[in-house]
Amino acid sequence: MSQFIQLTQQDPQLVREELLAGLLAASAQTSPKYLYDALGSKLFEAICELPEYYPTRTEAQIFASHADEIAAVAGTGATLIDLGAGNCAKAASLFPALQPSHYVPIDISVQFLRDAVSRLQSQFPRIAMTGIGMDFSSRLDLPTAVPRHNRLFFYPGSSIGNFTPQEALAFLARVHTACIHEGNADGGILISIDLVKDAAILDAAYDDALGVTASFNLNLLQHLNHLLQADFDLRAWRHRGFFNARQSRIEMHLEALSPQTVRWPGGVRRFEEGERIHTENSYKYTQQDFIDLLTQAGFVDVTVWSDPQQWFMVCHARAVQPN
Ligand code: AVJ
Repeated sequence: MSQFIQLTQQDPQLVREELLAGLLAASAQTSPKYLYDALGSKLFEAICELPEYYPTRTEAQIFASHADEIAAVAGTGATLIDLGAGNCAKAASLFPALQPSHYVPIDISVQFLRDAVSRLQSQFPRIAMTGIGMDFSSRLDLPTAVPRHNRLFFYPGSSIGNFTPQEALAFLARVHTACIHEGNADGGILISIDLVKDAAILDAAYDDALGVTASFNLNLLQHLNHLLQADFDLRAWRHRGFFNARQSRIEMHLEALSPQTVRWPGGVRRFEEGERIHTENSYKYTQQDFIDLLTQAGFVDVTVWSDPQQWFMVCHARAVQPN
């Protein structure tokens, strides 16, 4: 019943080149995707349980209290394309309302999707399911097994915050293009965005008292040690997570506690005390700024659902106006 397609494999040589370019840059940096090895994914799940980390439970509340309205606006019977599906739980919570005809979870590794999809398939035997392994951040050309009409792209979790606004616009434009077929566009997008709010709330959400976000960030060094055979000493670094109001983004950094030299086969990088590796940005939007971004990307007819405190929002937008 369900099928699985692995489109792209991570090329270890390219991974190495990308990582070394970032580490050797004057201001060292790494892509946030390297936060998610097996342990990193578990630590992120733990973050979602923290009292300070409001996005996950706020989004769940919005989905739970507005599922029927969301379905009324987004329509039922769509091909639901889940970008970064992971354990598929968020999409599955909307199945009863959205009643998709076809479910297409996409994640970097199709292997990661297999268990979740198999379980879902027995729970929802009438929904066709196609799991796809691809890096959708760089391309969105889907295999022909994915119907072209009535596509509903689902991008929950405010993950779009990892892109700069310019990259987010390019990404949304690619989603818009993926809704177009034979000159028609009948699809749409259902996407979550974290909103600008008091800096103290944002700071706490990304630097929690229990230190789970610190562990999540520091685990990146462990992942780098594995990927590069490097010798980062985790005890020689500390987590930084704070809201940069000027750029409207959370920044996560790892900061060297002492001067040190990190080595890997074929290279070294010296870090001074206090020097940082920039590991993640998480952009926060105002409602209007994000609606403008959707509009610039070609979407119309934007509907917004938010929580009473307006900390988080879920948006639906159509690829074209219904006639
Ligand atoms: C998965 C990118 C949405 O930015 O809130 C959580 C990742 N980083 N705590 C976010 C994250 C630190 C998360 N996203």
